[in-house]
Amino acid sequence: MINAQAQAAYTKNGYLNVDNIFGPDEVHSAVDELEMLYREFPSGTRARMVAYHPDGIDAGQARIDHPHLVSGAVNALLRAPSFCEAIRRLLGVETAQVWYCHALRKPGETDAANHVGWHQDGQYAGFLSGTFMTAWIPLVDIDENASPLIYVRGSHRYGRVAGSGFSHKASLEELKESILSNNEIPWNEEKSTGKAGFVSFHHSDLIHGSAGNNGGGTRYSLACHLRTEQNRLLPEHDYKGAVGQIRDLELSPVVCGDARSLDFGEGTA
Ligand SMILES: O=C(O)CCC(=O)C(=O)O
Repeated sequence: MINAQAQAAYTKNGYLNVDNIFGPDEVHSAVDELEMLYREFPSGTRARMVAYHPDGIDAGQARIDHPHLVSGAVNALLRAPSFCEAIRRLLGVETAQVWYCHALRKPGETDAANHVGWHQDGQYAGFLSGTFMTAWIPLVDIDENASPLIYVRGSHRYGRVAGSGFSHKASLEELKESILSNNEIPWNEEKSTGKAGFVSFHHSDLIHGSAGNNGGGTRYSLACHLRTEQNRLLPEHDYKGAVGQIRDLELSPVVCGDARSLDFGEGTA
């Protein structure tokens, strides 16, 4: 599990992969439910699906925002005691809120536009004080070709960088050049591979992205941004309604500890 050595590795590298947080049945159920949702998305929910490719979900990646609202299996993963325990040990906190989560579906063997550009999760989150952690939860086995998340090891220690972007149209190579022309950062890439059920935790300033999926099978994953009692909410820096979303505990569930220990920026809005 997560001992002092693992905590030190997270601090140094900016990420940590933890095996077997979820069991095979739990992740299979989530895949089954998500696949049905991608094929036929219900109306009347605050979750939403976005297909990135005009020809649909088998031609390019697709995303579901707030998947826990429409999938009981995803909801169960986020509320699993083993997940809470890992967050607590890694960050030394009591309380954690998933302030935004999405599910991503990457079909196998599609064109190269199926990448996620180099970015830092914190670049979008000026409405939180301090830094935070993201849990990347692949729901299938991830080998080198199945579009692992790729981290630039230790890059979180260089703070916020210019020239990156999640949905950027530029290729990973072009984005890397753009980042390096603006910043001096040692560029050591590390791929996050493992058996379904592992969780890859990463720091909000860590540069990361993913290449297209050439693994043959569809790649299913969740990316859940977490905040804790250590983050204040800064309503004056709201971005795309994030502050209202964080105050809504249905959209942004508290999966660990007690919501009363979190700051909701009340009185400062
Ligand atoms: O699943 C991916 O390829 C991207 C996920 C991501 O950027 C994240 O976990 O922060």
